[in-house]
Amino acid sequence: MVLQKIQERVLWLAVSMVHHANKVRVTPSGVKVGGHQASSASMVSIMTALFFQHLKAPDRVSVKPHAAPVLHAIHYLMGGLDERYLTQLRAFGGLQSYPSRTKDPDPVDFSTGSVGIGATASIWSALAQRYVKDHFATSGQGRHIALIGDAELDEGAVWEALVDAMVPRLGEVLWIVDLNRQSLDRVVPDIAAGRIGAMFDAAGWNTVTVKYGSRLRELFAIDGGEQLQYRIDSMGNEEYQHLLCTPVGEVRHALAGSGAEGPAILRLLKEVDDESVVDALSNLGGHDLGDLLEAFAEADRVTDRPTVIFAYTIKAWRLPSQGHPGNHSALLSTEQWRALGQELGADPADPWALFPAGSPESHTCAAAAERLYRSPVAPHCAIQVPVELGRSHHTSESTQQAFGRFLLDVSRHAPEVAARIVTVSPDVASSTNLGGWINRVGIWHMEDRPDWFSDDRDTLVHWKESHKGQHIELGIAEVNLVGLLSELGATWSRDGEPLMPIGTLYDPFVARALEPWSFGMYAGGQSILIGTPSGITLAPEGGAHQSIITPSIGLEQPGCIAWEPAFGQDLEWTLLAALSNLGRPGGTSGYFRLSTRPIAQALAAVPEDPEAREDRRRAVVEGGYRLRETEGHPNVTLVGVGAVMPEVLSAAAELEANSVACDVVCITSADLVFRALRRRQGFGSGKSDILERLFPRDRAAPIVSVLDGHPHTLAFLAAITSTPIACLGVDDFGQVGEVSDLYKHFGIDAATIVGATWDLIDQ
Ligand SMILES: Cc1ncc(C[n+]2csc(CCOP(=O)(O)OP(=O)(O)O)c2C)c(N)n1
Ligand SMILES: [Mg+2]
Repeated sequence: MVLQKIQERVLWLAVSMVHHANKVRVTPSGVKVGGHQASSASMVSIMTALFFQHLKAPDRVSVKPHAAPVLHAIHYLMGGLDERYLTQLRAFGGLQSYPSRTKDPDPVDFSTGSVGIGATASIWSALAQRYVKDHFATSGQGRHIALIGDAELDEGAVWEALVDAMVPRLGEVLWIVDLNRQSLDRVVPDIAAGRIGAMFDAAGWNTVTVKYGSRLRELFAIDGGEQLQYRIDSMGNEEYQHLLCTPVGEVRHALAGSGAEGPAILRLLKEVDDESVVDALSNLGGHDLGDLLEAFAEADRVTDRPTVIFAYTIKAWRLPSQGHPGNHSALLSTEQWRALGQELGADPADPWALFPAGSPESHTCAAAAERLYRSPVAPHCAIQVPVELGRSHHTSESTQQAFGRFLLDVSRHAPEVAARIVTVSPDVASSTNLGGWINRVGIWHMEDRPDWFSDDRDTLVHWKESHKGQHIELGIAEVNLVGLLSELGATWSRDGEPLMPIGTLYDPFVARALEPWSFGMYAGGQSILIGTPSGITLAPEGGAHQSIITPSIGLEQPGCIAWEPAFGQDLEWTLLAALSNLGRPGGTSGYFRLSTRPIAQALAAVPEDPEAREDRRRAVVEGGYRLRETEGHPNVTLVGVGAVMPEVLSAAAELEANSVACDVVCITSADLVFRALRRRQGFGSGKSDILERLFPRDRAAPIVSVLDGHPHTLAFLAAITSTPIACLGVDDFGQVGEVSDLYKHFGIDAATIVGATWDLIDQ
C-alpha cells in the first residue's frame, strides 16, 4: 500500500534527522544535542494518514513538540523543505528542536514545545478565527487540529481550557491523542484512558477511540478471542509495556498470564508463531492507517462539538527500544540505524533519497502538496492609530480609570481603531474598568443571546451578548486569557485581518500566566496585557494580591514593551503607541502595569505650547521625561515610576527646602530606557537619545530611584551617567493597610526618599 511505504519513509527520515544531529554532525562544545526518535515514531502513522490523505488546505495543525522531525520529514517529501535542512536539525539557523511557527523554514501552523500549550492553541485559534469571521469579511474555515502526547493531558492548561463554556461549541476543533502510555520518565500509571475519555465526554466533546489494529481484531473474533481481549483490556499500562519488551519466545505465556482466561488464550495462539504473536500484540489502531482514516472521517461527521480521537500507539514503534520506559531520549546506535534503513527500504548511504519520480508514492506526495497548498496571506494595510485623543486630564485620576476612559475615547475619536480592538478578561472585566467599554461594544458570543437583566436598574455592566460584540469574557483562567490573546494577536498573519487584543487581569496573576504568555509571544501573537491594580498600592484591597516582581518581568520579557505610566495623559500616549505596534510584521506586544491610586494630574501638567507638548509626548513614548529641573546643578536626581510619583515630588520639594537641589525624572517605561542603554553600549542598533534627554551628562548626579515594585528593576540607571544610586522599592508583600501605611512600611514614602538622599549625598 502506498501510504504504508510513505509512512516507512517518514519514519526513516525523522529518525535519520535526529541520528545525523547526534551521531554524524560534530558538536565541538560537547553539549548534548538530543532529539526524540521514540516520540517521533509513535506519531508517524497518525501524521502520515492525516497529511497525505485527510487534511485540507485551510486546516491548521498543532504538532506535539517531540514529533517535530516527523513534520519536517513530511514537508520534505511534499517538496516544502530543502534537503539541506535535514542535516541541520537543532543547528543554528536550521530546524528548531520543536515546531516553530516563527523560526522554522517550512510551514508550521503552531509553535509547540511547552506541553499543553500547543494543544490548547488549537482552541484559541478556532475562537480567534470565528471572531474575525464575525467582524470582517473573511471566508474559509478549516479544522483546528492538535496532535498531542498522552502525557500532555496531565497539564492544567488543558483542563482549564476544556471547562470554558465556549469550547464545547467548537465543532472545528479536533484533537488526536498519541496514546503511547508513556511520558518522559515513566509508563503512565494504571489504565487512565477510560477515565480521561469520560472527562472529555463530560466536557461535551465527541470521543473516538482507535485501540486495536486489524490483526488483533481478527484474533478477538475467533474462539478464545473474547478472553484475549478481556486480558489485554484489563491489563495495567505497565504490564502491557513490559510485554512489548519481553523476548519473543516468552511473549505467548506472559500474554496468557496466570488468570482464568490463560488456557483459552494459549489455545487461541496455538496456531500462531511467536513473531506473529508479538506483531499482534503491538498491532494497535494508532498504527493502522485504515483505522486512522476511518476515525478521521468519523470525527468529520460530528460538527456541533469538538472531537478527540484516542489513538493507541507504541512509543519507539518499530525501533529497538519499542515500548521501553527509558526510551524517551534513547538514540539508535549507528548499527541499529543502518539495520532500520534495511527494514524500511531505505539506503543509509543515501539517507535523504526521495521516492523515484513517477512512482505511486511520489504521486501521492505531490498530490498532497497540491491539496495542501495555501496562497500567502495578503498583508492588510496599516491601521492608522492617532497619537492623541484630545482628552484633557486634570483633577485627580488613577491610571486604571484613565484606561477605562481611554477605550471610550478611542471609540469616539478613532472608530476605525476601535473596530479592531477586542478586549478579553478572565472574570475581572468590571474590576479592571472595562465596564463602560463593554456597555458600548457588547460581549462577543458565537450566537446572539438575551440579556435577562437588561431592564434591571442596578446592573451597571450590561451583558449584551452577540456575534458582533467586542469583549470576550472568560472564566477565572489566566492561562486561557493569554492563550486566547496570543491567537487573537496572530489573526493579521493567519487571516489577513489585524486585531488589537487587550487583556486585563490583576497584576499579580501575570506571574501565573507568565510562561504561556511568553510562549504566545514567541509563537507570533501580538497583544496588550493590562495588569491592574498592581504593586502594594492596591493596599487595602488585599495583601495577597500585591505584585512585586512584575516590573522586572516586564523589563525582561522578550517580544513585549513594558509600560508603567503615572499620569492619565501618559497612559493615553503610551497606550496609543502600544496599539500602533500591534498586528503587523515586526510588531510587538505591550504590557501595562496600572494602579487604582488617584493622582493629582497637575503634578505633571502638560505644556500648553503645541511644540513643547509634542516634545513631552515623544519623550513619554520613548521611556520617560524630566518632570522637574532645579536651578543650577542638582545634588541628586530623583527617579520615579508610576503610582509613587507624588511621593517623589514631595520628597523633592522637601529636599529643595533644605537646600538639596533636585532634578526629578518620571519614567514611563524602564524597559525602553534599558534598551536604549544597551544600544548605546553597542548591543543592537537604533537611537539612544532618550538617555541623554533623561539624564544629561552635564547634570549627572547621584540617583535615588523609587518604584512600587522590586528595587533592583531600576539599578541599571547608575550605568547611564556612572553615578552612585540608592534603589528604593518593595521586596515583600502580604500586608494590607492604607497606602501611606504601606509606603512607610516598605520605605517608598517621601520621608524615606529624603533619608536615602541624605545618606547617598553624604557618602
Ligand atoms: C510544560 C512542560 N513541562 C515539561 C516538559 C518536558 N517534557 C517534554 S516531553 C515530556 C513528556 C511528554 O510525554 P507525551 O506528551 O506523552 O509525549 P511522548 O514523548 O510520549 O510522545 C515532558 C515532561 C515540557 N516540554 N513542557
Ligand atoms: Mg506519551
